[in-house]
Amino acid sequence: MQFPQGFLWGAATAAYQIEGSPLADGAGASIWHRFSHTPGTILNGDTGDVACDHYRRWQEDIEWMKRLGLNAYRFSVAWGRVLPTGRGVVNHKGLDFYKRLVDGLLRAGITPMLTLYHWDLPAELQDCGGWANRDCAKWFADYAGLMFRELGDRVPLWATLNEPWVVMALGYLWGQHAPGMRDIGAAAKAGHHLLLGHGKAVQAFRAQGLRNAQIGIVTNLGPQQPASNSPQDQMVAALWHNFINRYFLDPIFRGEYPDTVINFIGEFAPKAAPDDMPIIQSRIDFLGVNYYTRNVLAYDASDPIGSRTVFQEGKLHTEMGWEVYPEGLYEILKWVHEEYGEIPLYITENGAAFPDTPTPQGEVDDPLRVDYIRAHLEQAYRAIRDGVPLKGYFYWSLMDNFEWAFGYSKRFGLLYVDFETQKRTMKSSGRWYAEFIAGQRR
Ligand code: IFM
Repeated sequence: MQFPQGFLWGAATAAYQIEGSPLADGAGASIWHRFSHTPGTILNGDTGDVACDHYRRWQEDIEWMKRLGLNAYRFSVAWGRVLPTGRGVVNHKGLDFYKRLVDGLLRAGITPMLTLYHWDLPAELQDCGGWANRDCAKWFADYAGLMFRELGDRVPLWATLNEPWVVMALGYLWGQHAPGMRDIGAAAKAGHHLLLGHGKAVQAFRAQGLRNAQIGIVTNLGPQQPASNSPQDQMVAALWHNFINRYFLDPIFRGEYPDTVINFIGEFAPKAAPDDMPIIQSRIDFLGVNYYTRNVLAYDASDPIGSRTVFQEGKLHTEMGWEVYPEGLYEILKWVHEEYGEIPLYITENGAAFPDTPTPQGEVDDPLRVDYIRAHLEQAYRAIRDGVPLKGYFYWSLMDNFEWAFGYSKRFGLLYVDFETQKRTMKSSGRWYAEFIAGQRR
């Protein structure tokens, strides 16, 4: 497998999952800080208070990226570090942290991809309704504009939002994520305002006239397949496909929500103001695809949504309970390409949690993750050969970290993190990935 010249080989992280020190140097609390400190929300009562202590160990972490041979790194900015209340007064100490990080990456020859929103909304904005409030789109665009002015000269790749579907569904509809709401009306509004915030941020980006920078959005996508040929199974699979894969992309690329989902949610359907869709449709330069697994779906009258996920017996599953299904990466990349045209794509996340345990000698051997990465890279390569304009691959994640509602119980990293001592150890998957990347440079 020889990937194209200039292909980005990266790993990804997100602020709340790795940084720790959530209130340091004048930062404002985020909804995840608040949520994780609410008893009963996170497995084992874990919080992001320390996480990987990356806020203080970022230089060491860049050294690890160099050892891995990465030429790209995707990370996110904690909005509340820069604007403690989400808007208004800038906290320069917080901003300087990201400036130092970006400069350090550039010095190391690592291209930064900066995600503006990876779920850690400033808590004060949640007190005003969070994403369910239409004004949140403007607050987000103002924050984005500040970041473009401050870092636009040195960050070449910008992503507005990470996985808006997850924000809407897990944050506002099912409540496993911050802000922990279970309200379909609020969820539909939040989804729409996320899209509007994205579009307004893209407009702010264009207004800045940055010559060497590109902007896109990161979405979680995956095949939603029927368990059988029965019309009912096909119907529920199509509904899930439209909900997960099209709900955010159709508005961005076509200016409309998918009909089937809108009909399904009926009275709760988002109400777009006349000018919203043209803003949401603002041209983007790339699309980020986060791929982990597929869903196989069957009709189930006893379920409120009328469907259930069918467990794939005999297939390997990760610690998250997700089936390992590498072909799905090819299928979804092909689908995006066929559906939405020549937009450059990045795999902005792909990875697996397995139960990694260090040997008495301190080594971490994770052959399942090596197989996982290899198999997914084969599918990525196949997609490129079949004409998909894929420009880079970011493994999730650089290091073990705070896996949201699962706390520290799920390890996705290329680097093993001992959360007691903060010692990092390269897993055998990290060594494998480093060799693979080195092989691409020959
Ligand atoms: O850890 C998350 C990440 O924050 C967003 N995408 C999925 C990952 C694994 O669950």
